[in-house]
Amino acid sequence: MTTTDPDCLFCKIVAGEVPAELVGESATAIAFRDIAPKAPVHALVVTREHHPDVSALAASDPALLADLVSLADEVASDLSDGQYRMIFNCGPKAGQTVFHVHAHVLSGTHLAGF
Ligand code: D5M
Repeated sequence: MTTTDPDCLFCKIVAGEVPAELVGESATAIAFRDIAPKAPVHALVVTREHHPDVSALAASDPALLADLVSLADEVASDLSDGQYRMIFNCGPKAGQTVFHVHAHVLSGTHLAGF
């Protein structure tokens, strides 16, 4: 899928139509601060293309998923010490509320194990 979804919040952030605090970008992905941070560093890393979730992205374009992870790594190094937790919520029952693939990158503190 190479389209954007005009009703998608993260497509609008990618297009610059909705403001966000950008913390990194690559040719294929952008990173911005989560509006409701759950850690001292909490960034969202999203593909520029619209893909509904990580499962769909992994199936359709695994190289793009690798690009997304690479940008997450870069952001965690730029904003913190390079150690981070990455979370992909996949599906509403897992807590996904925005249906455009995004990695939560949490860092900047000692995160409790689970
Ligand atoms: O994560 C969706 C995340 O998106 C959630 O942590 C809030 C965040 N969010 C929602 N709107 C914005 C804007 N406008 N800027 C930055 N962050 C935002 P999910 O895994 O789908 O629950």
